[in-house]
Amino acid sequence: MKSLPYFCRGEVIRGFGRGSKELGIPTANFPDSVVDNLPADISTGIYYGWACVGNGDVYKMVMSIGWNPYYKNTKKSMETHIIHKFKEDFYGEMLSVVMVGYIRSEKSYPSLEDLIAAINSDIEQAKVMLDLPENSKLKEDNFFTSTSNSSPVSPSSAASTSQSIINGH
Ligand code: ADP
Ligand code: RBF
Ligand code: MG
Repeated sequence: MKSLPYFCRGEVIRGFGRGSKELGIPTANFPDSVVDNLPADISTGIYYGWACVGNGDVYKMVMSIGWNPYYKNTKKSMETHIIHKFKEDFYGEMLSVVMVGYIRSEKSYPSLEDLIAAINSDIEQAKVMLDLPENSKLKEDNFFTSTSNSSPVSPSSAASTSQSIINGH
């Protein structure tokens, strides 16, 4: 995937509320503007990378892009689980992420327990991959510290040029 690493940001919106309640794994959902803006070579599936909420610290993350086949969603979603315990929810805040690498495609599982086990294995893989020097350096990228990280990166805004520069295409 030539578009990796892929940088993007957007406001955290509400989903079905299943991540925390059913899976014990909360995922911060991006709005359609971010999902629709993905380059064509970024396929659906599970990714690892770095994430930061507002101007906060940068943490490891795993992201799911697609239709959640276990739940048969009709709408494509882009959901980030940040590998950190937050004290509070952060709906409405700006979430900045860099997708660094691809783990696997989305699957339907025979049970909820199997889905949870698969996600936990993704988390463990992400932790290891992100410690590799070529991946850990992206944590320090200016994208996470620039003063502009309170505004969304979307094609309809003046930020589209800067997004192209950020992603190098
Ligand atoms: P929704 O379906 O609305 O996305 P979830 O059950 O997936 O609901 O929970 C996601 C919300 O939980 C996020 O929007 C965020 O406000 C909060 N949250 C708390 N901790 C985390 C975390 N470590 N990673 C992602 N979201 C988190
Ligand atoms: N949903 C699926 O239906 N199949 C999957 O293989 C799958 N893998 C996921 C991997 C990760 C790392 C994360 C964070 C989520 C994954 N999901 C998957 C999405 C999950 O079903 C979704 O986050 C919840 O339904 C809450 O929206
Ligand atoms: Mg969610």
